[in-house]
Amino acid sequence: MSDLQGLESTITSAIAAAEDEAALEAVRVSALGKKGSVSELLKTLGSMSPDERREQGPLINGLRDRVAAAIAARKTALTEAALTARLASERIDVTLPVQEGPETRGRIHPISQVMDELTAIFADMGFSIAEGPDIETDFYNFTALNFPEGHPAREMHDTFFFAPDAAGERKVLRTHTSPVQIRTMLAEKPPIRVICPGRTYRCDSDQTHTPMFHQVEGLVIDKSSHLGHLKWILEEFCKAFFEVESVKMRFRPSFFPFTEPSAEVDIQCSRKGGEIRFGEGEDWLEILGCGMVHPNVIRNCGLDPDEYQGFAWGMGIDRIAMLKYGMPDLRPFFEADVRWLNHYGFRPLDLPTLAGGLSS
Ligand code: 2NL
Repeated sequence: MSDLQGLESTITSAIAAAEDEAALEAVRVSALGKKGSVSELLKTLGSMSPDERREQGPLINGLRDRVAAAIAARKTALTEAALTARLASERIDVTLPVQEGPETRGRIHPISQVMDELTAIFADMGFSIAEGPDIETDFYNFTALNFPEGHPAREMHDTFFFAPDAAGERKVLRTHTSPVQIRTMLAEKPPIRVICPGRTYRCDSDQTHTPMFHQVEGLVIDKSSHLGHLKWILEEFCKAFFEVESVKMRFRPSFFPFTEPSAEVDIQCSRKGGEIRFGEGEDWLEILGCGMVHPNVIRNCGLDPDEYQGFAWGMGIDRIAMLKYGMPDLRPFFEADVRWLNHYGFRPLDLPTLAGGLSS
């Protein structure tokens, strides 16, 4: 056996004996590396006579090519063997609890959830959504809404006023979302069908009142909308929101400066077993105020009350959220306690849909 054949069989055995990639790499370096046995042989070609080189060249180059091919083949075989071994040894333990990522750990605040639900219900009835500034002028918050000069809501102890500006104007933190509807009436031509959800502010703080709270108001203005339409809309809303087939409603005469006539609305409920349920029972619970928009308000928005009429209503979002989801206290809504949010909050994918029901 020639030296070359001896070397080849030594290397080939070493390749076959390599049990892993590291061992194979060591064989490759010892044969084809810079100072490897095959590389050293290749270097000898340079000092050979032309005849010798013609004879030895193909032999040494052939050896190098076969060694390289054998190493590549062994590498593929080792990789496949390693994968097969991993597949055989690794099993997924499906009984382990799923690790929650940040996107599933987060919770939607009940106020946001209820706002989404309200929006879905009224959007389905053809209402659009309008928003406006929290800091309002006296005109949008009071004057346009037919509040008389000495009305108690215009007093410091009921409403948050800013210090007068250079022009002597006292801005206010809006006490209701009605200014957004005033802005809508001033900006758009009837027919108007809009709901305005948002933050509102009053100087009030106890177990059932927080200085900042949330309201949603609705407004319809056209030439012929009347109390019958209002009653239907509110009934459809209550059925959809509280997810009941039917609910009795009671309209009690009331007073607001911006509506005439005005009513407070109660819905049928049962309070048996310390639990409140809607659409059944003999009890009543007040949930909103409403009325036909006062002609002065229509006039204040540049519309002719002999041509246009409509109705409006308003309710507290925090309050209906507490009622629907059984939360006993209002204050934790705004305390940013993650334990409370974990308990009462909603998962990011709990989107309200009208097709599947809001709670499904
Ligand atoms: C309540 C009562 C109400 C309105 C809000 C309104 C808005 C305009 C014109 C006329 Cl622009 N009315 N909004 C009407 C009646 C009642 O809210 O108890 N809210 C918590």
